[in-house]
Amino acid sequence: MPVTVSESKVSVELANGSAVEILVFGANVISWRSPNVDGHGVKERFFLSKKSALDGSKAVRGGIPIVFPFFGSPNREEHKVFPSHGFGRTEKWKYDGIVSETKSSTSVKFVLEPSAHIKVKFPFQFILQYIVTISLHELSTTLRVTNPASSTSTLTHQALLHNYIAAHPSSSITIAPLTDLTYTDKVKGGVEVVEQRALVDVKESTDSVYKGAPGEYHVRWTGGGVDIKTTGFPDVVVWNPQKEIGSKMADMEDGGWERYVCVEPGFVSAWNTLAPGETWVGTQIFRPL
Ligand code: TA6
Repeated sequence: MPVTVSESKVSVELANGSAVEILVFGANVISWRSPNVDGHGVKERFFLSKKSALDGSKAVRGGIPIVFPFFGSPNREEHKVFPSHGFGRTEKWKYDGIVSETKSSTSVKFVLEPSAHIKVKFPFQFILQYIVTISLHELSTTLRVTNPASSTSTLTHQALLHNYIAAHPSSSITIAPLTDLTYTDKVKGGVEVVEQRALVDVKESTDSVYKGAPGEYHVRWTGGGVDIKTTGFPDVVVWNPQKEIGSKMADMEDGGWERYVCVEPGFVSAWNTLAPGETWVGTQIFRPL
């Protein structure tokens, strides 16, 4: 089905009204619309703050920001020149064309290699490939991190897909299964906690990094839900700032925290090291109810 390419965005639409929009800046999937499983009512599945910059001036507040080569604040020496969450989400990627196209599914690819200004700050070779596949009732995104064979050093990195899932009201949102997992509670100063809840909620400001995550998540809210299946991501982050933090974020639309939850598959509680020629792959598949 038609793939529309402009300087700043790539759009794909399928016959059933499913559609995806990907900014070349950050290869961010800023919009995915799909019908309900009953085939009716095409709905926007991702949150995008109305106050978010989309001109490449700063990270997008919504969609799926790509976090690479590290998550959170930089603590390795080679990362200290970068802002939190690294540069994957704030670099201009290259649209690399259609990978596959049928009546029911289309895959497009984006690539990021070190630009001149990245090379100055980050003296490591890498090739990132990001494949976005839209089908009639699912969306998948795959991130491949390669340390090129020509590289003379290992590449040590983290990676995370920072999904802003449209869900409302936030008081009704639940995420499962996370029971018995250990998580770092960043709202409470980074204490380690064992999750006791069968259904995790975000009624209070939540910023939790779960380790050894199951790779399959059921996100539910009043009148809706989405299942996320992942491979390659050993951890998952659950984040909603709620009003106390969200209202202080310059690019957060008024009340935005009421309309999303971030459920973020990641490789973030440890470091992955790639020898020259090695590749790491992380994939997520979204299936709305
Ligand atoms: O993934 C959760 C988190 O690490 C939170 O701590 C919060 O900082 C969020 O990411 C958004 O980060 P940003 O740099 O986009 O404001």
